[in-house]
Amino acid sequence: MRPELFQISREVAEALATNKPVVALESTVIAHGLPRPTNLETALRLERIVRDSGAIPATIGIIDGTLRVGLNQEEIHLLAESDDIKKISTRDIPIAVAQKWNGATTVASTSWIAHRAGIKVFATGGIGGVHRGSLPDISADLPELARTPIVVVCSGAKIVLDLPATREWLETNAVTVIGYQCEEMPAFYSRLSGLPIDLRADSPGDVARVFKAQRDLDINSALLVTVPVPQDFEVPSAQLHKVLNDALADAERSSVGGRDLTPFLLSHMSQHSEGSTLRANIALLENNAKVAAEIAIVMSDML
Ligand code: PSU
Ligand code: MN
Repeated sequence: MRPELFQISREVAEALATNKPVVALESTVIAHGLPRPTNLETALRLERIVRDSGAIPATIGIIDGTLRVGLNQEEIHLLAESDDIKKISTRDIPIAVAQKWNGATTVASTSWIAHRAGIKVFATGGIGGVHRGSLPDISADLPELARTPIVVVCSGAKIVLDLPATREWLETNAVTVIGYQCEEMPAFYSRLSGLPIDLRADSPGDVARVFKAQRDLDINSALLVTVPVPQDFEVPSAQLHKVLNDALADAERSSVGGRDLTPFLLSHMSQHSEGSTLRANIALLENNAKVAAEIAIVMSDML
């Protein structure tokens, strides 16, 4: 990779060079996953939470065709507030570079960049997965997780997806799923999905030891650490199912698909739930950032 295409902020570069804990954060959730002005506030708060927990945040995105690790506040403002920010998955990275785009990175492309920068832990809200419906629309997040050795802290896959199919996909492709202080895989706005985890972890050390074993074994898939949304912010299941079904039906009626589908569904649900899905989304993002920082701290001592 040509170094000039890849720019790591001084603070993040120094932290990585001295083996300090670093947590990668994605930018699609800022540009396309949350409404303004909550998106900017949340992006800045996630960085603050990582710092207050004792690690260095590295928000990742693409500015003027350069892959950036550790965006500054001005660049985070740009991604949050400009109308011309592309949603960049891994397949779009070369286009964004060639066309000098400003772009927000998904779980797939953030993992791709973070791993190449030397970052071991990444926090997000919910990963993409297998969508519902007859067309096999499978998020590029899944294959990227299968080939990128990084710890991804999330609250499972987004509830809009076919969660059992997503769980099967992870198993088939050897992505280990840890439940963090829980017994089953959480379902984004809900703490429960009925789907199994491979191991329950109760501490950052439990997670770090499994990741260390993966590295010692040269296993190149991600380690998915799933953390339930904090109890007080969980969306009650009756309300959730109604807003979810309405959102799915509206997407079908309006023929929304491809990269627009996930942002459409999330925003539809937030507008029709008096904001309770939005509050849950923010709460789980904040909690995941904290857990990720705690894992990164233990890992920087162990690896
Ligand atoms: N988590 C959230 N909100 C989001 C996303 C994750 O709480 O908006 C984003 C992530 O960037 C993820 C993307 O990679 O949604 C999945 O999009 P798709 O289904 O088009 O692959
Ligand atoms: Mn898709």
